[in-house]
Amino acid sequence: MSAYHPLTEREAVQIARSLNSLFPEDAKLICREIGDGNLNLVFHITDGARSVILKQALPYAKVVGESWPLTLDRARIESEALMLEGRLAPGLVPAVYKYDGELALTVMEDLSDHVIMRRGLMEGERYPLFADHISTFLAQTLFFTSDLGMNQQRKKQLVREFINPELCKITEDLIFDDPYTDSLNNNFEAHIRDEAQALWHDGPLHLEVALLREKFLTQAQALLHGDLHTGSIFIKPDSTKVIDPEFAYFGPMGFDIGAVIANLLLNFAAREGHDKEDVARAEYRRYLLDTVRELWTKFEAKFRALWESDGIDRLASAAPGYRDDYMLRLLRDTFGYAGCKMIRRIVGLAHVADIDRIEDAAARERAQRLALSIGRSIIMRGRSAASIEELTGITESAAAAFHA
Ligand code: SR1
Ligand code: MG
Repeated sequence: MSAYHPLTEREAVQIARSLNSLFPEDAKLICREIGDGNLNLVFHITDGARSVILKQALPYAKVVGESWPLTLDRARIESEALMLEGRLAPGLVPAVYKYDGELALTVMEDLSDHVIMRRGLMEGERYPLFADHISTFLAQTLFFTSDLGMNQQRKKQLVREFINPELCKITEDLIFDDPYTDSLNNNFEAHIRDEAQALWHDGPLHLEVALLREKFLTQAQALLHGDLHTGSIFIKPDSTKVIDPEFAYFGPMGFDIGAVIANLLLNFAAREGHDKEDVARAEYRRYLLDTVRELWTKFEAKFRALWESDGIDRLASAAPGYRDDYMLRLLRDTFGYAGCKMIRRIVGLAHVADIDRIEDAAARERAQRLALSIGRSIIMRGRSAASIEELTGITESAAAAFHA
């Protein structure tokens, strides 16, 4: 019989106490369950001087309830992805101390000296090193798990280890289907019903989303984080840590890059409610768009440099024009996936606090409409995009149209 059961705080303390040499034997441990995500229990345990995180998967989606069962295998996927990412991008993920498969439990480094990036952005903080850090994370993890940068036979084995059908199904439904039909999963405010209905009947948009969905379903390009939004990033001015890769699987690289950009753009839209002064809003928006530009530019430079130094595929390295074609396809996928990830956070099941926490209903509605407008436009541009400046330009034009 399985030993699995959701832990109590008392049991979490007992487990922390049993971890070799983490806490002194007589330490007085204090435990709090701090999970505020959609799926898991997260225990923070400290003796005042040292601390640790115990993360336990629940057998259902916490955001919905026990009626939505969910595999515990995602805890294995998350701990294995964290360890692999830690080797490929040292210092950019929390250290994993232990994984217990029976309890679906990962014991890891506490990052309480960081803040969740979404919260930092909502408060108007700036992170000048973020674009550099996250572009390193993306370039290293995506290149070295792709057929360009790792042994192609080993990669096929890794694809098998990271088969993640249940978590992928959540993405396939919540991002690539529900927003485009009158689904019971959808969740939007009455004042934007017109926008939701327009999405359900937007044939040209459906074609683009169907193509992106097909790629998500079929292209095992690299090991993705799979849910790389700003709630999956802990940050402080000199440090960035990516957490929560339970949605990891082999998919199209642009999905991860697009996820980060989408969440910066959702915050861009949310400035409607967070900045009362036009000047402050414009300045913060400029910071966000500079970050998007720097992120892509640095990612591209780092990815190309890795290809030059560590590329293992002869023809991919030698064929004239192949690298440029590959990078252009990544850019285009990034546009499309960023747009899909924006739209789902406005009309789909799971939202973002950046926008939902805007108290003024009129400002919240403006932010929602702006996010949908940017999301749709960048999806529609995706297949013909040629530079990241087009994405920032579309975003600026959409915002300007709102205040014209
Ligand atoms: C049912 S889970 C809803 C969302 O939360 C996760 O963070 C993923 O983004 C997922 O789509
Ligand atoms: Mg998560």
